[in-house]
Amino acid sequence: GPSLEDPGPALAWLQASEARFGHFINGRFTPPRETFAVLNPATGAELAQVSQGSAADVDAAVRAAQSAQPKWAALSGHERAKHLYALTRHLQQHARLLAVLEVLDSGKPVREARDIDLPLVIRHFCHHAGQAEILEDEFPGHLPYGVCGQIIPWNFPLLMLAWKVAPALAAGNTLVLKPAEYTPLTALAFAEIAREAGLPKGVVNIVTGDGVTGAALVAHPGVSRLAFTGSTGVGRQIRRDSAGTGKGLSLELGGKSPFLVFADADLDAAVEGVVESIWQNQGQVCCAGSRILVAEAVAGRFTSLLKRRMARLITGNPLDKNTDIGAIIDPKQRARIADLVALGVAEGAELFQGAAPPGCFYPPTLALGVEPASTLAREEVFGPVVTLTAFRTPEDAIALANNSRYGLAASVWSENVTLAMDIAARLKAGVVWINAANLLDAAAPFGGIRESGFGREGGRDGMAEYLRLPPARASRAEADL
Ligand code: TXE
Repeated sequence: GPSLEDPGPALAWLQASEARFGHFINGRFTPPRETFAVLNPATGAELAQVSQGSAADVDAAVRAAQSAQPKWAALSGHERAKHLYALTRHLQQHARLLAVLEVLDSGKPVREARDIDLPLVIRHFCHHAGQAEILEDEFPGHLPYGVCGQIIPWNFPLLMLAWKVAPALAAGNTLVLKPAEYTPLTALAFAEIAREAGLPKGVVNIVTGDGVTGAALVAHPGVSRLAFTGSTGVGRQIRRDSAGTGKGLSLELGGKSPFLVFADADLDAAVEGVVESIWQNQGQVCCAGSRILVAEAVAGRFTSLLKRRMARLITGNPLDKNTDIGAIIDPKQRARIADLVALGVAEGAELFQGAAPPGCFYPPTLALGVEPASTLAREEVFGPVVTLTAFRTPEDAIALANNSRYGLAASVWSENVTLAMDIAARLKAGVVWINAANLLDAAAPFGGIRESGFGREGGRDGMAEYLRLPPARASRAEADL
């Protein structure tokens, strides 16, 4: 029978939480006013009523962050590190509850939330505690921006929060974060945990709401640096809206990442790589390898191995520890996936699909015979859908791989490391994995080129994003203008 994770403690938190569910501003929760429903995508059941942030709420949060910032920045890196280590420990203590809450809110399989999302979240805070400790040596004379405005998506709610919050705090900034309207619950739980860990009030502020709330945060003159992860369309809008304001900006947007399998690759390992690459989190992953490019010589064998593996994937209840593919975030998003696949079929694609239960689920899908110019080969589906195209030569492979307006990630599979390194250097992507896929680490910078955005998160490069150049160099740069 199914081995279900117990949702009890997470549901009890939803009942008892002091959040219930206002914004977290200046260390306390505001009383909820205008609210919207947050649903469990796997069941459609309402989980909570959460506040729709107004411009006045955003203003209150930015002011709280502004008044907390000088004191936070005046702490030594070592003292900020102590706070980040405390946060790390408290997150660790609540890891189980956070993982299950994330599953209820986002529909991702509990195995992933428990074994991927939460460990990466905790590692990210721990890593950035270390970054705060070495800050003065690594970036002598650099200054924080001040108040950061951070807007995140629904696919990795807590992990995207960690990617934004940890480096901002390590560098001496304070912040206002707006989680996605589909998945605000772990951000509110995080706020409670930050308070429990003794983080000074006003350093982290959370305002919930939709794109209107996000736009108010982007427009606020008290924000000095913006960071956004989400759709390319909204990223473009934010870049336009903030142009000429002098606000710092980084954007992490969509992708259509290639997954290249060369003739000498370990095909069994590459098949597992595909599973991790496109079937993690229902394919709702910005760096998902959604285009398999495979050497003609092994294409037949690889395709049949992949089909056999697909038949064993289990789509269904996200709380079941055996589930590989959980629920799609929302019925609208599911319809968008189905529409793009239908378009693909109309354009000549041949489908191979696994099984999925009724409801907001979509089966793992392999699309064969997809022309490089067709919609399915070009558009980000953001679902468990992968195309497969054969190539003749490494030159063909590179040309096909780079034939995209995106440039987030790529994955190269070959037993010949010299070939793989040579190919990797010629791929237009911010991140290239060799004989691996979707591997993330707090110490490794992540981010895109082309329409996938700009700026890096993680490692030293990610820290640099949250710091201004020392004043002397900044004034020289101004003189050059
Ligand atoms: O994203 P949005 P959506 C892609 C993916 C997906 C598509 C649509 O292709 O199918 O986007 O998803 C906030 N000013 N990705 O519509 O709208 C919004 O409230 C300021 C890729 O859900 O971009 C949320 O917090 N903020 C992606 C955040 O932006 C605004 C992950 C992201 O939502 C705003 C998610 C505005 N005008 C979707 N409008 C990735 N790169 O991983 C919305 N928001």
